[in-house]
Amino acid sequence: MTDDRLKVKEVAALIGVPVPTIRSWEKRYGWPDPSRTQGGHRRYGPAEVEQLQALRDEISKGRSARRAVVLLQQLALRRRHEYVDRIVRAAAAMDQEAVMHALAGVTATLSVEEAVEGVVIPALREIGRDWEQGRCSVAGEHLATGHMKQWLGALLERYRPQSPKGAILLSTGPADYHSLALEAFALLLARRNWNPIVLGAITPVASLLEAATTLEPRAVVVVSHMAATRRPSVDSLKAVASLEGVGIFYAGNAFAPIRSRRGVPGAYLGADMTAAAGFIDRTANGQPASM
Ligand code: B12
Repeated sequence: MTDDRLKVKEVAALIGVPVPTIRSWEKRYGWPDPSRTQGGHRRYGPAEVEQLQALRDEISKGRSARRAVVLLQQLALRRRHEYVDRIVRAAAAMDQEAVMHALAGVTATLSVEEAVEGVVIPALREIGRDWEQGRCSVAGEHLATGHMKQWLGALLERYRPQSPKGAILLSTGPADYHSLALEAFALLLARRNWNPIVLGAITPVASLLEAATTLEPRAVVVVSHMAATRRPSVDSLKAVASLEGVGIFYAGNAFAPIRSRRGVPGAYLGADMTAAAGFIDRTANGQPASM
């Protein structure tokens, strides 16, 4: 898929707002916050264009820019809750079209960070809870998470940078089927101009090592979701830990308890995905960083 995001000049022409005004809204209010090319040029996706149009319209109704941004942020928060709700209900009802509709709405109205942290992760958690409590069948869960996987893949191709800072290898542990959080995380790295290479679920230790040796990534991230699958994922981390110039990171609920991280090589990324992407960005770029 080609990059169909717009340059600031193109957005300005499209919505009839001068470039300096768009820049000043971003500088003062951080709204919207477009992705950038490696050269630092802004690129606007459909969500950012919509955010700008909405801000323009609110100001034209007589609101101050500051008040308009607060209002739009509240609206975005409400929208995120609504999308989560729609996806979770659609999963329980096994309603494929409703899942697809909700995801299309997310792409059109929310930034990648809002989509990942505000919709994808909470929806996965709630679907898991519903499944556990018998409110969502295995089929409903598979149907919804399958669509989320396809949707994340399509978005990743849209955001994959043309001249990336380097490659980052992403893998689950060798016994872990839970790859979705990793796929969502790949999107956040692509937004920061890294080239994420997602090896995905149940990657054997030897395969991860071979990929890390051949593809020469700047960092490797291993994720494991369950205590039962933690041990083999530590083997993966140990296998790549000795590679020179490669940052080693790990995440997931298997590593949430502090004692589970004892003796594990690499840096634990925590639960906040946006912060984790920023941390890897700074560290893999050679800047001293702390989480
Ligand atoms: C989708 C799903 C599946 C799909 C996965 C599809 C895929 N390609 O990913 C399938 C159907 C394959 C599956 C299989 C299984 N699953 Co499942 N699954 C889920 C579900 C609904 C979402 C998983 C997910 O992506 N979570 C990601 C986020 C939502 O998890 P989180 O805990 O909030 O993560 C936070 C942090 O840990 C951290 N984090 C997590 N990942 C990452 C990654 C990065 C890079 C960073 C920075 C941070 C980070 O940040 C998050 C945000 O705060 C969860 C429910 C849940 N609560 O997670 C169950 C869940 C994880 N599954 C569970 C189980 C039991 C299984 C199975 C054993 C079921 C079975 N009987 O076969 C198998 C396991 C197979 C295996 N060996 O791995 C349990 C695990 C219980 C436990 N703690 O041990 C859960 C919690 C469901 C439940 N409520 O019981 N599953």
